Amino acid sequence: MKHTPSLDAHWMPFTANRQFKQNPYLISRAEGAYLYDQHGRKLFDSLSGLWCCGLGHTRTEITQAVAEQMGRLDYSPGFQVGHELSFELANRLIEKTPIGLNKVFFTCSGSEAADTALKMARAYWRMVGQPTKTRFIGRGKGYHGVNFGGLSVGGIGSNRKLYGNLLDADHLNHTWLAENAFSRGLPTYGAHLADELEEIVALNDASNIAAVIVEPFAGSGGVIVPPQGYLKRLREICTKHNILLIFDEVITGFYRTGQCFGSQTFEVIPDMINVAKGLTNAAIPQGAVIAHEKIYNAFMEANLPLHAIEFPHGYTYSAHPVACAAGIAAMQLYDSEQIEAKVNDLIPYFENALHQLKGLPHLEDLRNCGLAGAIQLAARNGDGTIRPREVFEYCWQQGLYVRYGGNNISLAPPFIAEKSEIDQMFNILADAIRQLK
Ligand code: PXG
Repeated sequence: MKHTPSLDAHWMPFTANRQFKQNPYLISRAEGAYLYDQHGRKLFDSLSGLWCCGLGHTRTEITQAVAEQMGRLDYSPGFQVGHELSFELANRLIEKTPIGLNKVFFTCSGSEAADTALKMARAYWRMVGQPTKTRFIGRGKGYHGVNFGGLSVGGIGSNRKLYGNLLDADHLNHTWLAENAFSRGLPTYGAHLADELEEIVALNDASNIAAVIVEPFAGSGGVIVPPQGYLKRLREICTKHNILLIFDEVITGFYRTGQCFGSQTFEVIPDMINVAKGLTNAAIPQGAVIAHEKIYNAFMEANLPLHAIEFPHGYTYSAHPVACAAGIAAMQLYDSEQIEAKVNDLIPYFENALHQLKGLPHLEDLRNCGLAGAIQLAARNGDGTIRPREVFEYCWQQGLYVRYGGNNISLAPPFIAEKSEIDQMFNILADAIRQLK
């Protein structure tokens, strides 16, 4: 077997480094819905990587597109010159987006998409002559990546506390309500939580507010589901007060909720949609902000000289040709494999299987939205994070990779999963929960 390198030098992201380096969980290859660890053990990938490989791993179509692109144009400068692939990918994307959202700004990650969208929102208001509209409103338990803008509107306290002053932002309350525990799909109660936006507007005045940013369902926070009517109410209040609405669809985008975007599933059209992850099926890092044409047009019609850069923003790797090749291949696969139909077939099956766990010990909540769900576990000795970790360890031994974070296990299986694999996943999870102390 290959020699394992020293684990000392790599400071791992969002990882208990000391724990990992004592007892490493190393993945050496992946295929379809499975990961393989360094001992060759096969593990069902119940979170599609980190919510990003819905099409399954090492898809030949994507691998080939990437390899060919590497050999043809490995990199192209992206400022003041371009290459055809980014236009092709943008065109393919806007075939899938809600009407009006048809201008694509490429980033390299979801975090960069968050900060890009926030900057775009502030700049937009200046372009249309309302430069005082600068405040941002996020939501409790929200996750918009780890850069300063996204962190400021984010609502996960443990991600924020070490970093001092962030951007001044307001936060709506999250939408987890104890009385909605064990709801199947969207709870019927709770749309009124959107009315808090009226109070924030009353406090700050709409003339000072640039944008509201939310995830259609909060992924990292533990699949916190929007109550029925909640997102529509948010949209109405934003429209009434002339505030931009940004949907961070880094997790919900690309069929996780049943339709291509949560926007379509929940029938709410925001002013911008942020994507990443499923954009390339995660084979190559890439994100994007998909803006409404009114935003793009405001920049184009601002009466700047032709040679002026309308939006001074972008990354060395924005619209990287290899990422675009992966993105085009992923879009083709979503269509040719009829992923929308597959996901819609799996959603009710997954929901039933998840809620069959009800009655097991230590459960505080089971919730689901689209092909995603969470199992919320009660704390032991005041520590909410310990049981989810124990579930992870047990499942790994049984051939199942699960994601644990906070007091939750989150599930978002690949779209290509078989129903028997969903059953198997919940059987192992049930055993894992039964053996908890
Ligand atoms: N927005 C949302 C809604 C996300 O879920 C980001 C932005 C940031 O994307 P990048 O590409 O910068 O990581 C995310 C990322 C988890 C988990 O298990 C979730 C994410 C990333 C890693 C783990 O909850 N979401």
